[in-house]
Amino acid sequence: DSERERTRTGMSKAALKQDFLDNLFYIQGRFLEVATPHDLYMAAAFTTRDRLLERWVKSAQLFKSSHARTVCYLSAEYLLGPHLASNLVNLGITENAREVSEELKLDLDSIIEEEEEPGLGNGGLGRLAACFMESLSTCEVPAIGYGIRYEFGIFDQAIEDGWQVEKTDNWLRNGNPWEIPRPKICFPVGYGGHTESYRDERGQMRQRWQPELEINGVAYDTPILGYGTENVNLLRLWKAEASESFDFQAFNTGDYYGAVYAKIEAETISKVLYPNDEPEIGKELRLKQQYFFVSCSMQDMIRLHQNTVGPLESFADKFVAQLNDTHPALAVVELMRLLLDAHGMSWDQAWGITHRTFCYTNHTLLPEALETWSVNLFERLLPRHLEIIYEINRRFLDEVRVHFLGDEARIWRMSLIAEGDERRVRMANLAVVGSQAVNGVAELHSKLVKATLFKDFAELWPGRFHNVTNGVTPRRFMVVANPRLAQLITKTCGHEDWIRDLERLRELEAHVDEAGLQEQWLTVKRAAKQDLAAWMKQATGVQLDPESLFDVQAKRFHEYKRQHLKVLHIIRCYQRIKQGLSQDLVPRAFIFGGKAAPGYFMAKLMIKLINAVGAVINNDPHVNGWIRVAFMPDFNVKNGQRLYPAADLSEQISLAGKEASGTGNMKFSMNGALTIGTLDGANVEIREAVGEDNFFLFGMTAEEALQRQMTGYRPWEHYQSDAKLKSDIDLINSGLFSHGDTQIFRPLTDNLVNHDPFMVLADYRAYLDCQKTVSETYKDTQRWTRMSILNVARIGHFSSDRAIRDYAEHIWKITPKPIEPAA
Ligand code: 26Q
Repeated sequence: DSERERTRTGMSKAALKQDFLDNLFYIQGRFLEVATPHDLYMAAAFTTRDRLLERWVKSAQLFKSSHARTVCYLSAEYLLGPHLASNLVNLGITENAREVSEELKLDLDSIIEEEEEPGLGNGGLGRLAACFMESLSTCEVPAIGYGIRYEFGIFDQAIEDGWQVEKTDNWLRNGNPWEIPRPKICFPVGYGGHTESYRDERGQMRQRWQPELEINGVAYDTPILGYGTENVNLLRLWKAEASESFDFQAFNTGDYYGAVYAKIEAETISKVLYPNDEPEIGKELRLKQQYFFVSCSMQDMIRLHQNTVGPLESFADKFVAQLNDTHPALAVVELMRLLLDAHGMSWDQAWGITHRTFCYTNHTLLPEALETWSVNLFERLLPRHLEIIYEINRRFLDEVRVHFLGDEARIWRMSLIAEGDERRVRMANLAVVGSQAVNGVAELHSKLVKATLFKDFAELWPGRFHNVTNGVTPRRFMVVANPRLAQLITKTCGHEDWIRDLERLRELEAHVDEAGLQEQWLTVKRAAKQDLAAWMKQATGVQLDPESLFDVQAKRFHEYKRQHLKVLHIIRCYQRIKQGLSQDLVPRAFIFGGKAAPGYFMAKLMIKLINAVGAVINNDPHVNGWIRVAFMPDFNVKNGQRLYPAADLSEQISLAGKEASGTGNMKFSMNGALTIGTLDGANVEIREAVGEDNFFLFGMTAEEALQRQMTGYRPWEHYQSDAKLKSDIDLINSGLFSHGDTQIFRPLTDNLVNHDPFMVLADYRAYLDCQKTVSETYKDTQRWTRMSILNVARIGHFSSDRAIRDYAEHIWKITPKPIEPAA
C-alpha cells in the first residue's frame, strides 16, 4: 500500500510513469496503444492532480487547526488558462514529465495542447484574479477564491469574412479533471418575495425575508498551486441547482413539467458568463448571478468560522474579503443581512464586523462602466437587501451631513441611491462605504480615483484610499509561455530563484553588453517568432516573416484602447510604400488579437476593418514584402502564451487616463518586447522601471487630454489640416478595403471625424512620429536587443507576487503561513 502511495505522490520518473499508465487504464479505460489525445491528456491531468491533492489536504488541515487568517477573494470572473503546464511547473516536474513522455513515445507539448482552457472571464479583471490566486499560493497567504462555475465561459471567437463570429464555449463537454464537486457544501439562495416584521424571543422588533424562490449553490473546488512552496489554496466556484424541496413541492402537486422547468430556471443562473466588460442596463440575470455567488460565499465563510474559531464577533479577524470591482459588492449587504437576521446581531455590531471585513478594488473610471441597478429591480428581486441599503445610506448620509455641514450637492453625489427618472443603486458608492480600504490598480489610476471618481469620499475618509499596482505571474507568462527565454535567463543568472523573486532579473543587467547573451537573446526571440508564424499560417493562412518586426496589439476591442489608431498607422505605411517612400520603413508584421463584446457594434466594426485592410495588403505584391497584417482568432490565455514571446513591439496606445492599469503591457515586456505607449495606466510605471530610453512614448498626458476636452476638442480640424490623416481616412471610405462599398466603415470614420471621444486624431501625428523612431531603432539590431534585455531585467516589479505582498502588508494585514515540507 505504501508502494501504491508513492506511485500516486512520488515525483520520480518511475512513479510518474506508473501513475500515468494507471490513470490511463483505471480512469480512461484505455491502453496506450489505443488512447486518443484526449485520453492522454486526462491521464496526464489526473497524474498531476494526484500529486497536488496531498499538498492541498495538508494546507487545509493546517489552516483549519491554526485558525489562520484567510483572504477571501470575491470575483465574478477567473480567466484561469490551461492548468496542466502551469501545475507541472509549480510542482517542479516538467522535465520528468517530458522525459516520461519521450520514453512512452508521446509528445508532452501536444498533450498540453489538448487542454481546453476554463475561460471564466472577459479579460484583464478576470485574468488578474487568476494571477492573484497563483501568487497568493506562491506567497504562502492562506486564501479562498470565490466565484461562479459558469457552464459556458467567454465565447470562442471565429473570424468569418473578416467579421467576428461568436461560438459557444462548451468547456465542460469532455469533463474537468481539475475540479472536485462538493455536493454537501451547498447553500440556499433566495430571490423575490417580501419582508416582514416580527418580535424575537427577547421582544425585539426584527425584520425577516420570505423569499419567493430558493435555489441551491453547490461548491466545486479547484486546488491552486504556488511555485516553490507546499502551500495550496482553494478556488471555490458555485454552481446553481434547483433545491430538492422545490422539486418535491412541484411533484407533490403533480406538476411534473413545472418541476423540470424549475430545475432549468435555477440552473440558468450559473449557465453563462456575460461577455461584456461593461454593464448593460436592466440585465436581471446578471444581478441574480452576482447575488447568487456572494450569498453562497458569505454563508460558506460564516460556516467555516463557526466550525473553527467559533463566535462571529471575531469574523473580521479571521477573514478579509477583497471585492474584485463592484460585481460582488452585494456581499457587503448580504453579510449584514446574515449577521442581523440569521444571527441576531445589533446593527452597530454587524456593521462593525462587515465594514472591517471588506476591501474594494476599483478597475475603471469610465462612467459608462460603473455599475448601477434600478431600485425597482432590487425591490422585486432582493427586497430585504434594499431595506438594508437604505439603512446603510441613511446612517452614512448623516455622517456626511455632519462632516460637510449640509452641503446638499455633495449629499446627492455621495448617496448610494442616484435620484432621477429612475432611482438606481450605485454599486461603487456601496463598495466604498462598506469597505475599510479602497484601491486603484496603478499609480496614475489611483490618483485619478481620488481626484475624480471618489473625490468626495477621499475628502471624507482620506486614509481609506490606496494604490496597489497590478502584476502578472511570471510562472505562466515567462516559464510556461517562453521556456527558451526562461532557460537563457537561468543560465545567464546562474540560478532559478528569479522565478519567485522577480526583482532578481536585475542580475541580467550586468550581462547586457555581452555579445554572447545578445546573440542568444536574438535566437530565442527568432525561434518564438518562427513558432508563431507557423501557428498563424495554419490558423489563418497568413504567412509572416520571422525577420520582420512583430508589432502586436492584443487586448479586448474597445474604442478607448484605440485599435483604430493602429489601423491608421498601417494605412499610412501602405500608402508610403505605394508612393515608393519605403526607405525609412522596416518590414513589419502587424498582429492583432482580441474579442469584442457581441453587442458592441463599433468594436466589431474595428475587427472587420483590420481584416479588410489585411486582405488587401497581404494580397498586394507591391507591399506584402514590407508589411503584413494578421488577426489571431480567439485571443485567450492559451493563444496569448503564443503571442507574448514572439512580440518585438507591444502596443499600449489607449488615450491617457482611460486604461486603469493594463496587464498585457507587463506580459509583453517580461518577454522582451519593447513598448510603444501613452502615459496611461501602468505604462507610466513600466516606463519608469525600464528607463525612458527603453520605452517609446507618445501622446497627450491624462491632464492634457482633459484640458483639451474641456476647452472644446474639434477632431475635424485635424482631419482638415493634416493631409496625410485625411488621405488615410478617405482611403477607408474609398471602398478599396471593401470591394467598392464606400459606406460600410462610415460609422467608424464619421465618429472619428465628428466626435472622436478617445482623441485618436489628436494623437495621430505623435504616434506616427514615434513609430518612425521605432523603425530606426529596430534597424540597429544590437541596440534593440540591448533595450529588450533591459526591459526584462527591470520588469521585476510587475510580478503579481509583489502585488500580493503589497495587499498583504498594506490592505489585508496578513502574514504568510508556510506549510512545512515533509521530511
Ligand atoms: C459589469 C456588469 C455587468 C456585466 C459585465 C460587467 C463587467 C464585466 C467585466 C464589467 C467590467 C469587466 C471587466 C473589466 C476589466 O477587465 N477591467 C480591466 O481590469 C484590469 C485589471 O485591473 C486592468 O488592468 C484594465 O486596465 C481594466 O480595463
